[in-house]
Amino acid sequence: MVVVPLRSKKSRAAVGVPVIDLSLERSKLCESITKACQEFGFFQVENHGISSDIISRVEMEGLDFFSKPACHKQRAGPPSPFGYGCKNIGFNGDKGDLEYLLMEANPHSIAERSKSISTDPTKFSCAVNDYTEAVRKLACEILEMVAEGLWVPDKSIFSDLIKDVNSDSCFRINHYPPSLNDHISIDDDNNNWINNNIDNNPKPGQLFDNINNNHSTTKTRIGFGEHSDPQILTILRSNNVGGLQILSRDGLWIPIPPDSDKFCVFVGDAFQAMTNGRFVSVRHRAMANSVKPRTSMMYFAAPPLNACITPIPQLVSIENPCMYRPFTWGEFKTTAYSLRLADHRLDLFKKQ
Ligand code: GA4
Repeated sequence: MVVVPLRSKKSRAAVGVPVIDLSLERSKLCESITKACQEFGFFQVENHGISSDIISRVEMEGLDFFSKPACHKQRAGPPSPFGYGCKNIGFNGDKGDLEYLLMEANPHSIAERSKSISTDPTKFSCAVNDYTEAVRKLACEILEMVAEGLWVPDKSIFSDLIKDVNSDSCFRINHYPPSLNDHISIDDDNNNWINNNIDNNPKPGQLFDNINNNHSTTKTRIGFGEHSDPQILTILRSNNVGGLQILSRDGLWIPIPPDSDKFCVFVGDAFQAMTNGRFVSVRHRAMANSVKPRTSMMYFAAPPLNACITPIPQLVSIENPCMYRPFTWGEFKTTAYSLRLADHRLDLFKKQ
């Protein structure tokens, strides 16, 4: 595991956020991945083995779609929750400074969805299928190494949920248009601006300093507000434009240096429940503070809707009793969609 050194003024690299080289020896990987899940709920991977062709084909399809006129894009929307969305996130009033495509990550749904997205649906669906298949394999390898790192006898206890033909995994492409208003005044636009002079953990609608938790007069627009992902694991890849930040355990926002050759891996709420709180889902957000457009692609690895989410027995003891009542993934997902983006939805499942 390589730990990124103290951030330089230029890159403001994330202090101590793990970057894991997947070409290293497996036993070391199991240990460092498990440690990263425990300490950060987040890490980046390099030398992941996914071909640049698979990545660039889907990236090009996304760019091609987002460059189309609004009337073309709207044929794939509004999101229900799947489809094309612009600024609206979920169904309860959350807004972001982005447009996106959200789809179920199985070949049949991708083929159907492609018809309303692309004038060449076969090309689009092949690109998305190849990509989601490759990142699903990566997610499974990571989950198997985590099982090994936790000394769980059944190495595929987590990955089997993702491999299941009925897995509810989904795929998202986000497009953050350039934000040219870094020095806009509050009066110019009071929508989605945040101010870090007031609060290190602002909510959309407040003003914010775009460096990191410091007092400053520079303001930044939120691209996608603070949240944790509900699923088991998220695999994110972005272009070389910054914006992603994760919330550290001590409450500071850490900017993650963009690197299109790496993948970011996030622990989700369902993984937190399955590890009985040993791993904590990482809160993160995307800032739209660049003059360049940012694109990111996420694979959200989820179990089937009827899968029961319970802690693995090895992580339950008298000292560490079950933190959450058992629930199905479907029940959890319904709860997530009934709440706001930033809500701590897993708290509703805590045992008294
Ligand atoms: C966050 C992670 C994924 O992007 C997502 C999001 C979903 C959506 O955009 O439709 C949610 C959000 C996400 C969590 C709470 C609910 C559901 C919007 C929202 C307000 C696709 C997901 O699975 O949960």
